Amino acid sequence: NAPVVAIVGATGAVGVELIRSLEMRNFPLSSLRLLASARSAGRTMDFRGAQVPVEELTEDSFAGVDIALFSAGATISRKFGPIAVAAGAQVIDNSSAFRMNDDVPLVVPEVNGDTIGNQSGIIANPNCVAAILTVALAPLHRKHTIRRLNIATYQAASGAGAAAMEELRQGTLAAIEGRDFTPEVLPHPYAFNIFSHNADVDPETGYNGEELKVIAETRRILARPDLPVGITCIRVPILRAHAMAVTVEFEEPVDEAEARALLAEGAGLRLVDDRAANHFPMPCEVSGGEDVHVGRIRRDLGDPSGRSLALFIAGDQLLKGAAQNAVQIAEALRA
Ligand code: A2P
Ligand code: 11C
Repeated sequence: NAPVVAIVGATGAVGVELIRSLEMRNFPLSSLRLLASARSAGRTMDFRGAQVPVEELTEDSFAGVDIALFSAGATISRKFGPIAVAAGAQVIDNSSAFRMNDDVPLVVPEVNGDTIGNQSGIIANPNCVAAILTVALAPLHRKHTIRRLNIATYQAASGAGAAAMEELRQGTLAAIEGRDFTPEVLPHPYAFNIFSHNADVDPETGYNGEELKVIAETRRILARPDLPVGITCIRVPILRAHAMAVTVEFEEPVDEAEARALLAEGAGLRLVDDRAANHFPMPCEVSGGEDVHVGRIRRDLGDPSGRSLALFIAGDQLLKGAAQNAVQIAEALRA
C-alpha cells in the first residue's frame, strides 16, 4: 500500500527537485499528483519516464492524497495546508508558515528525527540555511555544549525561486555583452555583485527576515532555545548552493582533530578539508549532490580562550536545503 503523493508548487525551483528527489531516492509511491497555479495547468512533467499532468491547485485537490509536499510559498501553505490535513493527508511543508508552531515538528532527520511523532498532521521543513547548518553542527553539538554561533552566509539565487535563477542567468549574459539589464525579481544587480539578503529588514534591530528565521529555527532544531546566534546573510551570484562561514564557541575548548574526526563521521556530511591542496567546500561541488560538505576546520584565532572553532560549510539549497530534506522526512514517517 504505497502512498499517493502530491507536490504543491511542482513547477517551482524546489518542486522540480522534489520530483527528482522522489526519483533519486526511489521513494515508494502508488501515484504522484502535481499541483501548481492555473498558469501551469495542462503542462506535463516527467516522472520515472511517464508524463504526469500538472493540475491547478484547488480546495478539492487532496482527495485520496496520503502525503502532500508543499513548496509554493507560505501564503499557499497557510491556506491549503489545513485543507490537505482535513482531507486526510500528511503535510510536509517547505515554507516558513508553521515552523515555529509548538504542535508542528521542525525536522532535519539526521539532527532531530526523533521529534517526528504526535503532531497536527503538518511537519515543517526548515529554512535552507538552518537545515544545512544544523547537519554540520550536529556531530559537534551531540558531544560538546555550544556556547554561541557566529555565521556569515553566501546564498544562491535558488533560495529566491526559479525566476531569480533565470534573472541571474540573464543578468550575467547582459553584463558580459555590455547590455543594460534591469532586475525585476531581486532588488539589486546580481551579475558580478553581492548584496544583503533580499528579505525585509527589521528597522529596530537591522536584522533581515532570513537572518531571524535562521536564528529561531537553528535554536529549535538543536533544542537550544536560548542559544546566542549572530548572523549576516548575503546573496551571491551562485545558482543553487548555499555556503556559510561559521564560528562555533563551545563551553570548553574542543580539540581541532577531534572536531574533524566527529565531522568526518557525521550523517549527511562529507569532510572536504585538504589544506595542502587548498581544497575546501565549494558550491560547484555540492550542487546536485545530497551531502553537505564541511571543511576549513581550524582554531578561531579571534578567540584567545581557545574555545572557538571556525568552519566553512556548503550544501545544495534545493536538495538538502529543501526537497531532499522533505523526502527524507517522508521516508522517516513511513519507517
Ligand atoms: P506556477 O509555476 O504555476 O506559478 P518558485 O519558488 O520557483 O517561485 O515556485 C513557486 C511554485 O509555487 C510554482 O510551482 C508556482 O506555480 C506555485 N504557485 C505560485 N502561486 C500559486 C498559486 N496561487 N496556486 C498554486 N500554486 C502556486
Ligand atoms: C533564501 N533561504 O535563500 C531562503 C529561501 O525560509 O524557506 C527560503 C526561505 C525559507 O532566500
